[in-house]
Amino acid sequence: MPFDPVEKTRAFLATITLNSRVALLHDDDPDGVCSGVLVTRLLQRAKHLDLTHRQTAPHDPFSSRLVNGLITRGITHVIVCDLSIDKSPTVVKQAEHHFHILSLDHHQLLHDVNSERTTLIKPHLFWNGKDPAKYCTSKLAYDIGNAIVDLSDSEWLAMTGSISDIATEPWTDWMRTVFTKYHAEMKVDLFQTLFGKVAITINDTIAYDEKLVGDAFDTVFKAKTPQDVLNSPLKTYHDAIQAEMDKWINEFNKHAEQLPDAKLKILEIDTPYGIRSALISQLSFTHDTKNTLILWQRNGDRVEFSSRNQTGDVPLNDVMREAVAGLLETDGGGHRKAAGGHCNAKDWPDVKQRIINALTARNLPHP
Ligand SMILES: [Mn+2]
Repeated sequence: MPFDPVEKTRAFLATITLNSRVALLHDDDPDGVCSGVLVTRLLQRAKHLDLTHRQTAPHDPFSSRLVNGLITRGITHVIVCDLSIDKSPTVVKQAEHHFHILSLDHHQLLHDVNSERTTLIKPHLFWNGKDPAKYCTSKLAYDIGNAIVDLSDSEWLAMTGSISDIATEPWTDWMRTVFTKYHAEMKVDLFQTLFGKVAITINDTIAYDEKLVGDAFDTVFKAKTPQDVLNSPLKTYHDAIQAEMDKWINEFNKHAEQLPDAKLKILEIDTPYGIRSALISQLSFTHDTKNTLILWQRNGDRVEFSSRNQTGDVPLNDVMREAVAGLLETDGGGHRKAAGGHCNAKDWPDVKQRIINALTARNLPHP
């Protein structure tokens, strides 16, 4: 029988009674928040039940500490949104001993951990689209949930998650429908649209302080429209983060170290907010689309660095991986146009020089 995500979800919901205690674990980004809100609404409308517990678990959804916490709370069912639970089938087997599990996710499929007690739903298992990553968790939650109950008042959450995860390409017809439905203006930069602004507001709130993810969730949950999120108290965090971003964009344009032989610009930043990735993306998309850009940041005795080159001419993932090769306690890699890593602060001068050498060598004229 072909994999039917709606039937699978119905079967999971059928195990829930009024005495069940349901926990939600979700990723700490806009897609994680929006998909979490959508499944919570599905639970309310299909089962007349509220969540007992909600938390983020960005790194390890079934760590023993987390599982013990859920057991202490008497949790019987766990819904996991936008997090990969299938890295370790053994860990899932242990967790499902205590709870029924429903996982909605679009990250790489590592192990099909579906069983009597675990329902794993990923586009990889049923969708014929080209790139499963482009069927984000919010859209997955919406499409499945809306087939079971009426979630049409929450469709904007699916669009917010899709824009946030840069996962709109396969859905042009659906996008047109949703933009029309909400009288929203379509723009080339989707982050400048009504739904894109909601994504940025959620993102900025979590960047301001990751402990605010609960506030972000509650605000989105209460909101009846996208405008309700934009006009909510979250706006304060959004404004603070945008001001900090503007400050560093200005700083970059004035003071970045310029290495023309390497076609590289590089700057150390010092900020209490988790903005490095958003900042360098914005710089590379709108301020310098030609060079390789690097932002680096001290964090205790560590250095963390992010790079972008939107030309696609430079395989930054290879450059970063090779720059940390052979050094202890490092990581380096990512995608061709967007990569990064971290190392011990004492190794940073070496790592930086290796990056410069690699980029310079690429620009030497070939004989
Ligand atoms: Mn996602």
